[in-house]
Amino acid sequence: MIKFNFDFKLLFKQIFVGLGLLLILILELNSIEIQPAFAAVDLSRQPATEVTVSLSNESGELKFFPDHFQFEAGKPYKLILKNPSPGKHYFTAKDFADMSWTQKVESGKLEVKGAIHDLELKPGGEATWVFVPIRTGTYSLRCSIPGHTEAGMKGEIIITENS
Ligand SMILES: [Cu+2]
Repeated sequence: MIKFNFDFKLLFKQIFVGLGLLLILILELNSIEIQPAFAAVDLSRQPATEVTVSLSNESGELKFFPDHFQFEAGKPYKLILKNPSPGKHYFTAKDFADMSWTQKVESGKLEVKGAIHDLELKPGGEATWVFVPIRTGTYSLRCSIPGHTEAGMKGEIIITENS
């Protein structure tokens, strides 16, 4: 009777230890992270090619300088936008922006992340747009202030294939 009681206790103890080990195994399995197979290239760490564009000029001409841009898909660019004119202007290139990945837009102490459709630059304003073009094509650029596109404040952005 006593012997049976002892065996029962031992069995109980073994079950208890077994359950403990099983619990540890489950926790170990849960802590295994599945790493994505991509992300071999971190585009945000590659040096960006700098391109400067002027929205109008000191005399207020309604043009972009330059007004033609060519970017390669998959390469990072840093577009520096300046407005040296006495009036406000926009860099509006919605389709181009939709076909690009924007890392960030910086202006003074402000930094914006996410989708960009147009950038407003006040007189003397400056902004930096860091992006990676994605899809090849020809996209239009314009200043969306009424009358400015018609007056010639427009341009073209071409995204070419990665060479
Ligand atoms: Cu304008």
